[in-house]
Amino acid sequence: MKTTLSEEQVTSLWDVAQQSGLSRRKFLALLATGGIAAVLAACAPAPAPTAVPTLAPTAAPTKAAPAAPAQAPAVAARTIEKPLPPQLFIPLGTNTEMRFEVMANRQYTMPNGLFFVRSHTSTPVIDVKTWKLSIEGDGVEKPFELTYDELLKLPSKTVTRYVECAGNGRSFYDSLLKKPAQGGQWKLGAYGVAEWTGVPLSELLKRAGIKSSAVDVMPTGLDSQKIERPMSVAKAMDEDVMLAYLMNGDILPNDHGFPARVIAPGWVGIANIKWVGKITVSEKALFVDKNTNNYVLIGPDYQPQGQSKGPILSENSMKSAIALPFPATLKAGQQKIVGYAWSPFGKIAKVDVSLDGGKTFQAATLVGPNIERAGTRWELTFNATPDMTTITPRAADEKGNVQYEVAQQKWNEQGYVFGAMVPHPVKVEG
Ligand SMILES: Nc1nc2c(c(=O)[nH]1)N[C@H]1C(S)=C(S)[C@@H](COP(=O)(O)O)O[C@H]1N2
Ligand SMILES: [Mo]
Repeated sequence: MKTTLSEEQVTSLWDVAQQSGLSRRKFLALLATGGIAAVLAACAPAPAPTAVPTLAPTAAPTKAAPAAPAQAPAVAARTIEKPLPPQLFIPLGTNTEMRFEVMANRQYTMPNGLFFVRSHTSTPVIDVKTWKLSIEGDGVEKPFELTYDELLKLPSKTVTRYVECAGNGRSFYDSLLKKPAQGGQWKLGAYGVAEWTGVPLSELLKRAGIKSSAVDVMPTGLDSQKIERPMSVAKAMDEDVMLAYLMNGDILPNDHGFPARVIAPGWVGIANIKWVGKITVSEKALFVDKNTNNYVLIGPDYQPQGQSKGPILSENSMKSAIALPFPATLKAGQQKIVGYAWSPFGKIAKVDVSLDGGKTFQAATLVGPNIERAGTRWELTFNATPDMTTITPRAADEKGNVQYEVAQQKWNEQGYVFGAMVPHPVKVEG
């Protein structure tokens, strides 16, 4: 018995199939022969079914239909709303990594449609008419609530900054250091630069009458797990830390935290809480899952600290990447490559590139904007020869930090803040 799908359901199913790398032709063939079940079976295994199913079981229009045949499973794989064509993204559970090569011929910032997504569960649907932000806790004199319209009326600012997952580069603990770390095996695409517009967190905290005795500020998300993580008052009062409601000039997309998210430049991605509903200001240091069990450094080089299993992460590591497929195939002869370099500590001072596995380096040219806590693009023109097997960029920032050899990379169980040079594998064809 065939189930009839509405056009919307087919589109939704196609999104899931696309996310799993299915071609349109294969998708249509599977749908025609085996229906929803066949399409889902061909897709990557779905993560925990916490998501709201976007594909409700179809009410079969025929009277003869038996009660609830093989029910269409909840489409838990569809936790991200935006389309994720496989030529632009590498899916990773409830997350997705930008393929760095898509930035090769683009401008500085990552368009919203290309920006990586890291969500612990699924993108919540928030009704902006009833959404309120509450600022509360013993660290403020005048707790208050704010509607979306009220937020938009407050003094705003616009900054260009990156967001990067603490686990970006985690796969290299395995592939380069031969010591795999737990968590999503990101290459380098869990990094994105955007122009953010919003209200400085300091503005909101001052309106709430933040006390001089306050020590921690904790935004809480409205997603199903209510993801939250505190930051110090010092960080919260930093001039570029904000509650953002525009991303690259557009209304913040649902996947990136609509209606409002924190932007905490330089700090690990988890500090940039999405879908914020509450900000707690506390006179005591706050300890929650995301600064005791996760987003802390656990390993032989680290000691537990108080309630935390290891040092609590704040700044991410400096990195560089090439806008080429991983691995890449190049034609022999003159080639121009483009890359990015970024540091949480300041502007990029220099990028050098090795074509011989780290024996010698040559200077790349920095091009376009070079913005602190955002990064810069760089270019290198060189002669590609068949003996080349890797291209290795090495970034240095204005504070004197330089990317190091992978042998110097300290290991931690959850594979955070990988910052060593990454030899990008290439094959040069004659
Ligand atoms: N509420 C909420 N905020 C969140 C997360 C989340 O799962 N829920 N993920 C965090 C992590 S780990 C990262 S790396 C960034 C990713 O932001 P993006 O999805 O906009 O790229 O959001 C952070 N903010
Ligand atoms: Mo993250």
